[in-house]
Amino acid sequence: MAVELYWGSGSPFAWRVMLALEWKKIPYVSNLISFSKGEHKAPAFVAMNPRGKVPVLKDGDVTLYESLAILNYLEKKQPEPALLGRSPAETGAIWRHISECVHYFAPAASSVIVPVFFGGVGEKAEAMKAAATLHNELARLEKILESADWLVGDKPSGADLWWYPETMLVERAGANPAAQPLDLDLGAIAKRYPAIGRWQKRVETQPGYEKTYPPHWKKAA
Ligand SMILES: N[C@@H](CCC(=O)N[C@@H](CS)C(=O)NCC(=O)O)C(=O)O
Repeated sequence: MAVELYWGSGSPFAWRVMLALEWKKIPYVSNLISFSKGEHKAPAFVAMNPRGKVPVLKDGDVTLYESLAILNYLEKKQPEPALLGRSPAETGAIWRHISECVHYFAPAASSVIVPVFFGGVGEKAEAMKAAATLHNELARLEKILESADWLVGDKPSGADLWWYPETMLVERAGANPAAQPLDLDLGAIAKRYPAIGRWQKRVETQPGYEKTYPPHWKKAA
């Protein structure tokens, strides 16, 4: 029985899991959930994830939610290519990057993304403070990527999987007209951070990029 993935367009959590499935070449049935129709709150979905959030992975008798848990599951199911490192040093470095993304970048990203996409841009001071954190983190990433193709080692890993969708989402929020009055300078990341721009393009040459790119972003382009 094929693995089934329930995902939503533009969700960085779901995007990571889809890319992991693609990079590992695990065949899967794709179930795109419509947020606007509230499909993630439908009883059948909540029976799989009581939090009503994507992604959810089904593999035979196993139903799993939480993207990090799913990544670990997929790593055990299909160890090659390894996305969570081969040596202790590599594994530690990958998890450090994931942890930094989750604990430092993502909360600041939310403080920008939520008001831009869902209203409340009146929270200007809050968003600008968050943007300063994002720029610090992007500058840190830029330094690493000035002398490396990938965040850890010489191959794409879970570290790239975690950071890439988040940088894309922040850039999209930064380019939104609602962000203009905030002067966040996040709408053209590649211009201000060229090494990050080159790395984003590199990620986009990996398997599954076209297939996993958020469909509603394509429509808006
Ligand atoms: N910690 C979860 C976060 C998942 C999450 O927040 N998904 C969002 C989309 S980005 C969602 O489904 N939100 C719908 C909702 O909360 O109503 C994970 O890592 O999978």
